[in-house]
Amino acid sequence: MAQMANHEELPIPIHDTLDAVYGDSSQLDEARLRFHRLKSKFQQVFGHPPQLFARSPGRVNLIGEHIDYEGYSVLPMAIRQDTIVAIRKCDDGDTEKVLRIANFNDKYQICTYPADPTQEIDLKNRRWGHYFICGYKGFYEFAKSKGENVGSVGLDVLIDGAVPTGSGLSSSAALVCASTIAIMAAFDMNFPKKVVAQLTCDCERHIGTQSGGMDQAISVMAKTGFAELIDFNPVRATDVQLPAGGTFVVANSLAVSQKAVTAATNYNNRVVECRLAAIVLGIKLGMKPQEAISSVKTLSDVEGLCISFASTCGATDPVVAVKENLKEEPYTAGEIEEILRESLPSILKDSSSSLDVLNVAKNFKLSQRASHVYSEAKRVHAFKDTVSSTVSDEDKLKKLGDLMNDSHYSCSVLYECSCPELEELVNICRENGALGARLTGAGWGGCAVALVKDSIVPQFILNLKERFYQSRIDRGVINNNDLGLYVFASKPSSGAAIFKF
Ligand code: NG1
Ligand code: MG
Repeated sequence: MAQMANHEELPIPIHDTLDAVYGDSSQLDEARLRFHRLKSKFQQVFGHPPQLFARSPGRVNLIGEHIDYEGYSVLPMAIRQDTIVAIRKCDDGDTEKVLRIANFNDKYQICTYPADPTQEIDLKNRRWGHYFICGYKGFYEFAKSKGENVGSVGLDVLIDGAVPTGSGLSSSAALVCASTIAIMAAFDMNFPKKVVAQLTCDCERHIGTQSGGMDQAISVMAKTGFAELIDFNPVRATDVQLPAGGTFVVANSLAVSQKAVTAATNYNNRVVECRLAAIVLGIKLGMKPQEAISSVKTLSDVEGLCISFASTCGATDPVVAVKENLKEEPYTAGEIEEILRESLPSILKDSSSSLDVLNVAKNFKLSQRASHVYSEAKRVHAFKDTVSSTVSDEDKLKKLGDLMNDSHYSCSVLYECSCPELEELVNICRENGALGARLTGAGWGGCAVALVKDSIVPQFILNLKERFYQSRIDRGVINNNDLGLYVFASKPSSGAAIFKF
């Protein structure tokens, strides 16, 4: 009997009805209306109907924050909210070859780009359409690497995003993935999900963040009813069935994290700090500086050395090696250069976004960042092991909640990626019966995720409304009618799909 292929080996599914994706969520009518409106608007803007649609969801990360780019596994699930891209290839010769990228939401003006896959994205001049261009460039690079000679054509594109932006739910990956898959499908191409997951991660790096790949992986490979343990190098997804009796509630802190704008001080800064921490650890644990500089890219590269060191102290935890070999006071650039015997700009010269980091960084908290990464990586496995253990669901939920609380503490204190609004929200979640609560996604704003017993979910949401959102409604920060966009219970949803009707 033929073995059933692992789902990450399968191509992106192509559907001719909406049921397979939207059918089981009582959202079918809403989805029908949404696609119908998109089709009409496409016709109205471009004068012809779309060729096909692609959709890709946002995600909530349950545990494993800021460790994907260090090579460690993470545990997210897809949310219901997604981005849909309607597309049509215009290769009829007479038309001018341009990419016309419109948005269903009039807030986003139509963006026009030349149909040139080698164009540089103008990162200084930010436009929402750049995210589509990430997919466009990445697709052509990928096709070229596969020996496919894809000529450039014009594209008409209409995008409808339902993932809240700037909220740590990966609206950016939903947009990049849906765009890349739509382009791929417009050229009648399809690839295994794990290939698309890697490709879309490479695509999103064109926007200038040194992304780890979690968001694209879950958006592409998610499966209804499961969270996924995502491993990297190579990308892999393992289904994780969450225990019965618990629900994840996502709540937006309403602090908007402008990731593209703050990359040098926040996200990319941490990527650089981790890289430097890894190299310094490598040297302290016996590598020659030149060897460490050329071969050590991430903390996972020196984990083995850390564990060997820990074992000499009778321990197994790499954090022991961090505590013994990296000082707690922040390092200055000069101190690191002395250990590395090379200048930081010379070490990081291959990445302009890392050089941007050096230009603004005052010092580097190597010990704290490395301690976070190693301990968070362990918590992800503890989470997965708890889920598959034989204790009662009630005990599982309690343990998962504890791990989420520990993760938040580490993000907040060691990684410093929280903010006052997230702290307030996480505390309110805990005071109102959450088994655990933490920031989710990159942080510095955006959402928290709380694990709540099913039986108290409606009351929990009401309490959050009263304690966190009401004052913001009164101040006009948000509209009462929109509350459901900012706080909602979420079930694990399905991944990317293509629709041809
Ligand atoms: P968000 O929250 O979507 O910006 C970012 C990264 C992830 C991961 C998390 C932190 C991108 C596209 N995504 O997510 O890869 O590193 O932060 O865990 O940069
Ligand atoms: Mg993002």
